[in-house]
Amino acid sequence: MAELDYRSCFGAGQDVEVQKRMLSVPKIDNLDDLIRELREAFATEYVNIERVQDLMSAYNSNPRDWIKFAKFDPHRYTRNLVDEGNGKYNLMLLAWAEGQGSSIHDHANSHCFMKVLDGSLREVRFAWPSESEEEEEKEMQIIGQTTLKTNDVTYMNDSLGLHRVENPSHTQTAASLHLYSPPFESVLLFDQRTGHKTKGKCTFWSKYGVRTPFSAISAKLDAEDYENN
Ligand code: 2CO
Ligand code: FE2
Repeated sequence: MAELDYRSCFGAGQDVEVQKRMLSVPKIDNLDDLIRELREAFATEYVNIERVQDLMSAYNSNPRDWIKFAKFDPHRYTRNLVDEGNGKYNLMLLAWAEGQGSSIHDHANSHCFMKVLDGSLREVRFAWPSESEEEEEKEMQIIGQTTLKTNDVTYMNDSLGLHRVENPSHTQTAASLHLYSPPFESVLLFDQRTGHKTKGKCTFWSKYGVRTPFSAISAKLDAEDYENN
């Protein structure tokens, strides 16, 4: 059991016992437990970032729980929907084949939580290009870099910048669990060398373990499509 900690206003105004129950981190034995706890954590309007991070950290990744969502594509990383979180968020598994990575992107004003389930992922953060930098076609500025290993959890949002995520390994695949609240369907994609941005549509390779029909074809037809970019 993690230490109790009255870090944020979650449960403020409740009596101490109720606050403790809300803030103590429950035992999470499998992905279903985590899905259930996350739904509870998002029952109110207020998103307690630390609470969500604590819950995701409390789950010890076991491939048995998530292998059915881990669909790999040789050409790009895949986004696989796990839970729609009562409309409040999307929980998804991203499957990264060897060396695959995302474009530099924003998160459409949403909270972004990410937990590595298998392998490791490198996250490189960039500053938002200013209008003049975009006009001058300046190289985007790196503001941080981390390598996350299995079971590590991180948090991101637009006020922290932009990022690219990639599987740095050329011999091992990686998988990660992402929660975005509120859910979004498009993001901004950035060119590292110029700072130029374009809009990209986010799609799912599979939903609840079942291949999403026709998305591979629609990705080719839709110039704006960001499918698994
Ligand atoms: N945001 C990217 C996506 O949803 C993955 S990088 O982690 O946030 O495809
Ligand atoms: Fe991201």
